[in-house]
Order: sequence, then C-alpha cells, then structure tokens
Amino acid sequence: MGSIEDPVDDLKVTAPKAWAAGVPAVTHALEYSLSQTSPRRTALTLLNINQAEGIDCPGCAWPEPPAGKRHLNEYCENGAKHINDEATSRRVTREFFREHSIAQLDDKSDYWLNQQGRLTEPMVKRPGATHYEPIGWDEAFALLAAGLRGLDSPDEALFYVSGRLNNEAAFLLQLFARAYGTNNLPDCSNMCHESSGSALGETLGIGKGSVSLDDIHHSDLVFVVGQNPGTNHPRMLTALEETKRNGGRVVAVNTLPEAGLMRFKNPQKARGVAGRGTEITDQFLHIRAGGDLALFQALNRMLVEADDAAPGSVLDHAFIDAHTSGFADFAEQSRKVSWDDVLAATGLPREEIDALFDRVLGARKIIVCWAMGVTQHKHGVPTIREIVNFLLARGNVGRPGAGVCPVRGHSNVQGDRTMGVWERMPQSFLDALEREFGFRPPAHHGLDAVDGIRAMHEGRAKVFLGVAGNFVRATPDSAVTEEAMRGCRLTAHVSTKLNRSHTVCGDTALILPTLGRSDRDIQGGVEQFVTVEDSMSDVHASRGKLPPASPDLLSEVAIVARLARATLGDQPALPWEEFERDYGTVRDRIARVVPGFEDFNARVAVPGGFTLPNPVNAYDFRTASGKAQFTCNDFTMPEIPAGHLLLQTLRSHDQWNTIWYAPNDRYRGIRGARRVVLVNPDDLAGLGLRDGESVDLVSVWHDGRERRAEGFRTVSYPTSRGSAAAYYPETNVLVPLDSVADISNCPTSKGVLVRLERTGAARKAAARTAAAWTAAAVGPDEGSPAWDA
Ligand SMILES: Nc1nc2c(c(=O)[nH]1)N[C@H]1C(S)=C(S)[C@@H](COP(=O)(O)OP(=O)(O)OC[C@H]3O[C@@H](n4cnc5c(=O)[nH]c(N)nc54)[C@H](O)[C@@H]3O)O[C@H]1N2
Ligand SMILES: Nc1nc2c(c(=O)[nH]1)N[C@H]1C(S)=C(S)[C@@H](COP(=O)(O)OP(=O)(O)OC[C@H]3O[C@@H](n4cnc5c(=O)[nH]c(N)nc54)[C@H](O)[C@@H]3O)O[C@H]1N2
Ligand code: SF4
Ligand SMILES: [Mo]
Repeated sequence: MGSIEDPVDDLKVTAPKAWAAGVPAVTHALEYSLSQTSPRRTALTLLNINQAEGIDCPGCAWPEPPAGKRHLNEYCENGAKHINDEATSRRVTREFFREHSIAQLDDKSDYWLNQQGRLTEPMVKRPGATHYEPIGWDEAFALLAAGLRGLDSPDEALFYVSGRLNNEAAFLLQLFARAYGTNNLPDCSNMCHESSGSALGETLGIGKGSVSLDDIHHSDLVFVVGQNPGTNHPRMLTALEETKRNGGRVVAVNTLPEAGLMRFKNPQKARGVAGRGTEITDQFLHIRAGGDLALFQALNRMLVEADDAAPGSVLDHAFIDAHTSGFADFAEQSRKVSWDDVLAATGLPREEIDALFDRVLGARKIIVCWAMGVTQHKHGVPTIREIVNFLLARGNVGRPGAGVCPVRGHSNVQGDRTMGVWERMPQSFLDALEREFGFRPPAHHGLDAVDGIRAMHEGRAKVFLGVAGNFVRATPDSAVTEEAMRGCRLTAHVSTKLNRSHTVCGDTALILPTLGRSDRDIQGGVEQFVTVEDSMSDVHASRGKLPPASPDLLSEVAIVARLARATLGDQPALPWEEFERDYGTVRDRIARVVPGFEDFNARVAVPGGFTLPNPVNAYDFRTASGKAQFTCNDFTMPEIPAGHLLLQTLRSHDQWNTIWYAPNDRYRGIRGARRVVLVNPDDLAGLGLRDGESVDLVSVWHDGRERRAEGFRTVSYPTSRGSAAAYYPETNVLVPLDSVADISNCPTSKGVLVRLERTGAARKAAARTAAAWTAAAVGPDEGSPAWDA
C-alpha cells in the first residue's frame, strides 16, 4: 500500500469565520471521505448513518430526532468524516509491521499512523523485540490471560474503555473485570465529563443530563457554556436553529468567539445554502478563562437580591420548598458574592451581566448546556454546582423546556457508564451483578485514569488493557504517561486503527483488531446488532452495513468474551460462548441488572429505540437528602502571574480527539499547521512578542519538572485576555498529572499555566548551558526563524 506522508507545515492565517456549516461543510466531508474510500462505500455509509435501521454515527453523542422525523442526510460534516475514516479502504497488514520497526512507527506523527488504514490481524511484540509480528487469536488470548493470572492481585491490572464501545461489549468488559476481581475500570469520561457526573450526582442524584431534544427546541433561553458545537456537536446547531424559530433565545459563554456560536447555515435547508443563515447567539459573553463560576455566582446573587426586594416575584418558592434542600445557606452565601471579584474573574463589563440577567428574568424555561470549557478546570465541579443552583432557584429542573445539559463527547460514552464501566459504581449495581451472576464483585473502588497512570508509573499496575481509544495520547503529562506505559509488563489494545498507544507499549504488547461500527457483525451465521445511548439517554440499535475490513477481525463482544473465558475458565461459571453467539442474551442480562432496561430486547427492536427515564423529571432526587441539593461554593478564579497565560488545550475542526485528519482549523481561519498558539493581541504585545513568532510553551507547576512543547507559532487571535489556546494532543505534554479538578480528578486540560519562550531564546539558553559545560565559544546566533503571516 502507498505510504501517506505528513502534510508539510505551512501556516496560513485568515480571519475567523463568522458562520458555520453551509455548502463548504458538505464539500469538505465528501473530500475527506473520497480520499479514504470508494464512492460506493461512501454512499453506503452516508445513506445509513443515523438512520433508524442503520449505523449510529461514531462521532459525538448528540441525539437524533425521533424515527420518522429524520432527514435522509441526518449527519454533519464531521460525522461523515469520522465514519469514512473508519470505512477507509486502506489496510495495515503483517507486511507493514515487518517493514516498520516499532521505533520507526514511534517517530511518525499521529496523523500518519491513522492514515495507514484499518488493522487486519492480531499482532504481538515479544519482550525485547523491535517489531510486531502476527499471532493467532487463541494464542493472543492465552498470552493475555496468563499475564492477568500471573499478577499478585487483580488490582495490578487496568481495563480502560473509550466511549466508542457499544453497550453489550461494555457490559461484558465490566462483568469480566469484576469477576476477575477488580474495579480498575478507568475510562475516557475520567478526562471528559467527570466533573459533570460528580456535581450532578451530588446535587440532583443522577450524573446525566435531564433534557431532551424537544426541551431544547421549546426552551425560552439556552445557555451554551464552554462548548464549541460548530465543530464538536454540529447538529446541535440544527436544534438551536429550531429553538430560535420557536422564539427562544441563545446565550453563548466562551473565551473564543467560535464560528458555530455565531451564525449557522443549515446545509439541509435551501435558506442555509443560499441565505445568510440563522443568527444563533443573541448574546455572546467573551469571558475570561475559568470565569464561569463567578458568572453564575453573580447571576445567583442578582436572583436572590431581586427576590429579597420583591419576595416571591423572582424565585420559585413552591419548587424550592417542595423539592430542594440547602436553600437558606445558598441564599446567604450568594448575597455575599463580591462584584469586584466577579468583574475580575469574568473580565465582563457589568452592563453585559445586567443585560444577561434581564434575559434570565424574561425566560420561564431555561436550559444550560456545557462541555469541556467548564469540566476541565480545577474548579469544574463547583462551577457546575453553581449552574445547578442557578437552575433550581427558578424551578428550572424537572419541567419541560428546562434543565441541565452536559453535552457528551463520544457516541456511547454515556452508555458505557450506564453499563457499569466506572471505577466507583454504587453498591446497588454491584449487588445486582451478584444476584444475577452469583459471584461477589469487589467492593473497594478502583483506579481512574490519572490514578491508573500513577499506579503504572510506580509499578503498582503491571498489565494494561485498552478497549477502544488511545490512552497514551488522551491522557495528560505525556512524558510521565509514556514512562508508565513502557514500564508495564504487558499492554494490549483492542483497536480499529493504528495509534500512539501501539507504539508506546509494554514489555509484551498486543494489538487486537476489531470490527468498527460500520462493519457487518455476523455470529454463528446470524447478523447481530449493538446498542448505544446518546447524550439525552436515548438507547437504540446500531447495525453495521459494510463487509468487515478483514476476515480476521473479531467483534468487541467476541474479544471480551473469549478473553474472559481464557482468563477465568469456569470460575465463576458464566456463559461467555452464548454471549458471543447471540448478543440478545447479553441484553437479557442487562435488562435484569441495569435499572431502566426492563424488556430491553423488545424495546430496542422498535426503530429509534427508547428513552431511559430520568428520575429528576419526576421530581425524584436520589441524593443524600432525597431532595435536589443547593450548594455553597467558595469564589475562586485562576491566578495568572504577570508574564504568564492560562492555556486551554482544545480540538481543531479537523480532528477526532487524539487523531487529526488535516492540519486545518477552518472556522478559526488556521490552515496548514497545528503547532500554533492563539493569543490575544494585547497579551502578545504585553509579552513583547509578535504575531507569527516562534515560541516554546513551558508549563509552570510546583514539582519543578520541566514540561515543554517546542516550536509553536503565535497567532494573534481574539481570545479573552490572559488566556491562550493550542491543540490537543500536542500540548498534553504540558498538563501535569497532578493538576486535576477538585473532587472529580479530571485533568485540567483547559487551565494550564504557561509561559511563552522565544524558540530562539531557548536555543540561546541551551547554547549558553552547553558553552558553560564545554567552556567553548557560543556559535553564531540563530535568532528566531523568519516567518510571514
Ligand atoms: N469534530 C469533533 N467532534 C468532537 C470531538 C472531536 O475531537 N472532534 N470530540 C468529542 C468529545 S470526546 C468531546 S468531550 C466533545 C468536546 O466538545 P468541546 O467541549 O466543545 O471541545 P473543546 O474543543 O475541548 O472545546 C472547548 C470549548 O470551551 C471553550 N473554553 C475553554 N475554556 C473556557 C472557559 O474557561 N470558559 C468558557 N466559558 N469557555 C471555555 C473553548 O474556547 C472551546 O470553545 O466533542 C466531541 N465531538
Ligand atoms: N489535553 C487534552 N487532553 C484531552 C482532552 C482535551 O480537551 N485536552 N480531551 C479528553 C477527552 S474529552 C476525551 S473523551 C479523551 C479521548 O480519549 P480516547 O477516547 O482514548 O481517544 P480517541 O482519540 O477517541 O481514540 C481513537 C482511537 O480509538 C480507536 N477506535 C476508533 N473506533 C473504534 C471502535 O469502534 N472500536 C475500537 N475498539 N476502537 C476504536 C482507534 O484505534 C483510534 O485510534 O481525551 C481527553 N484528553
Ligand atoms: S452531530 Fe455528532 S452524532 Fe450527529 S452526525 Fe455530527 S458527529 Fe455524528
Ligand atoms: Mo470527551
């Protein structure tokens, strides 16, 4: 197969776009799809994606409209790219692994690794070997099983899950891990919406969103906080367009004026193709990084004070009295919020907050949506608690058109949690497993992603199994994580495509290739389907349509079932073969273990599936007090010492998490390069830097370890003062492992304190050190390389 070279670094910057989607989005989706596979396969995937009898989009977790109300093209540009990145015709074969040593592969970019195509057969790296070599499935399972059985304690193994995994395989994986004897089930949620789960579980009794698509459509006011839907949840713009058409308003709170927050041209509608599109945002609050807690504290103070002035006219006392606890303390704390603090933390003029407050007073039904701009901060959990306070105060929880909406990332990340992939599942779930399967799951909590890395690094964890995802690139502190991975006795990854987690591996390493969402899955001659749960708790089927990428692939269900059998034998006696043969038998077990899944097989057979009940919408709050909980949260804001910036590590338009498809970020006007750092022009000037200058990003953390990302170029950009933005995963090296959100342990990927050093300056400093060592003369000054914008 032809090798795909890295795009040449060739930065071009133009003005950020004022609108999202429209015709260019369709063109880009088709261009990428056709670069991967044939027009016929592209047509097949695109006709089936998100259709009731079709393939669930492997992209984000945004829900589909009810069956019968879907468009023929019920997908976005990025969904089309993701599915055809999976449906690619390119293949990674045993010859490929013979030609490329692991060291050579490790030198390649993440882009290059992904572009090689689909994995086709199981591979092993033996201790001391330089290359992966083929291995049969049975031997691969025996090797992994022996590795697991050879540990001193089951807690020396980690079972990582990424949110692409379907419900059936996720349920079996957690069953296997617990039958084996550990709750070590870290997942991508640990790095994503963990702060949402922590805050919502404590205050509302369930860690999920409470709204439906219909609620969004009929809300009076929708907040979109710390989220970039134009890129990351593109069909959310269709929903917000509908909100607008029904007379609702949208408020966006962001450190960047993202294109998708401003105006949307719906490519499925004539007016979106030809016209100006829909203004999405009625008010944009260009907030400082980490200022969201202060913003909601300010709104809460205003609500409480307005109600103090005219009791009963602002707050929903009937709701507060009947359904909540802790109001008096919350109100008292809110009255003390300092305006000086609020204005400093948000960087917003008082008039903008006043205008926002007027909108709030004018809205009976309010929804707050949020994503990584909120969860990945040190104070992500208190920020979300304060959002809950804000909604509870006017009774905006539990009724139509109102509620909490944490917008999930991966297509089945919410489902994987529902299935029990969590290191801290409640005892009631473990008891249900025991009743159903007749063994006692371990009760002590397992390790999450960050603690799992620490355990590997310290030699307390020795075997790592990753099912989907790219652990090495998704996690913080890349240098530390890589050491941790390389220190393992055995690492194994169930994957569709090659990635960094295969090149940074343990002493023995396995690549276990699997079917993707788009592949047809036949077991014992019978076509199987899998199920997923989206961000709004809709559960439905997904059926692959393409011939499998290789005859030697196994499904994820089959891999987990066979590994479990190889490891556990019949202790405990569980029907792993039956589970593999007929996924319906797995669903029967889920129906008996997981609340809300009664009659699972029958209800999921209906096109479009069913929606899990959210007790919050019946005013049933399963918290410690049995009521929705108001909380008191201390004011806090990130401290940014002079000469520093707070870096957020985020996604470009042309990437899916750790994998980038092209070095472009179309809506932000950046093309041809990813090692760029977006900085406010006034901050650039203050730092004595020019637009387009070559800099290293150096993170500042109290452990004294140097974390440096080299060779970035500054781009003068309208980000809020004091903040900078650069792409993940190139910048993960800068996020200290110990820098996590309070309570949730989520890495602070949106709040990394950095300084910018001229690349030339760094070289000069290095040269000076070298000179001091060798007492030789310093060479000619290279300065910073010439660059024109
Ligand atoms: N195309 C595409 N789609 C995706 C993904 C992908 O990689 N590519 N990933 C999926 C996954 S797993 C997830 S979790 C979601 C992520 O979806 P997002 O959360 O939208 O993803 P990020 O790119 O991390 O963007 C964070 C947003 O928060 C803003 N922000 C940063 N800091 C702050 C702050 O302090 N306050 C406020 N108010 N705003 C802030 C940033 O400017 C940016 O707009 O997307 C999912 N969908
Ligand atoms: N600095 C920084 N770090 C972050 C973030 C950030 O904003 N900034 N975001 C965090 C977030 S929100 C998340 S969710 C994580 C994402 O972390 P992960 O979910 O671990 O990463 P992905 O890039 O989605 O994983 C891509 C790989 O999944 C495999 N894959 C794809 N489809 C399938 C499938 O159907 N089955 C199987 N078995 N494998 C498949 C492919 O081999 C592919 O290479 O990253 C986190 N890390
Ligand atoms: S919005 Fe998300 S789920 Fe929908 S088509 Fe786009 S990527 Fe797929
Ligand atoms: Mo995510």
